[in-house]
Amino acid sequence: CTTARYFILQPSEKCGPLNVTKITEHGKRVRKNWMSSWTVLKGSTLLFAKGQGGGTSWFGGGQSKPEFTVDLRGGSVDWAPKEKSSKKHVLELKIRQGMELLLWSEDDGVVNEWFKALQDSISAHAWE
Ligand code: I3S
Repeated sequence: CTTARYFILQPSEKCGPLNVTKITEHGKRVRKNWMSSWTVLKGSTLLFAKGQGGGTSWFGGGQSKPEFTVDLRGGSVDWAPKEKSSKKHVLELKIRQGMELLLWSEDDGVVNEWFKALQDSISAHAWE
């Protein structure tokens, strides 16, 4: 993890590469734009840092910061239904403010680990 400038990581927390796309924003469907991201889970915060290469828009463009952060409190995570993606082992993350993301890795073990970590975070912070 090379995230020290953002967070002090606890052993139970997680970071690693993951592909991510928004599919819904403010309750409205948006076009997929899969991006590889260095992804960090810390407490109830999930941070996506833009992957290397590119330099194109990040979550809609116009943002000067190469990171995007979501608050998992009150959210939910599950396997994405087939109609949401042709890929296998895709997670669907629903967060407040009507945003939905898909998370995916070629390595199903990686996706399983993220599923567990995200579920743990969501249930640990359910009453905040
Ligand atoms: O659900 P969709 O619209 O079929 O998602 C695919 C598209 O976003 C496609 O991009 P273009 O429509 O710009 O060609 C992506 O390349 C695919 O990866 C998307 O589908 P999957 O099933 O891979 O999430």
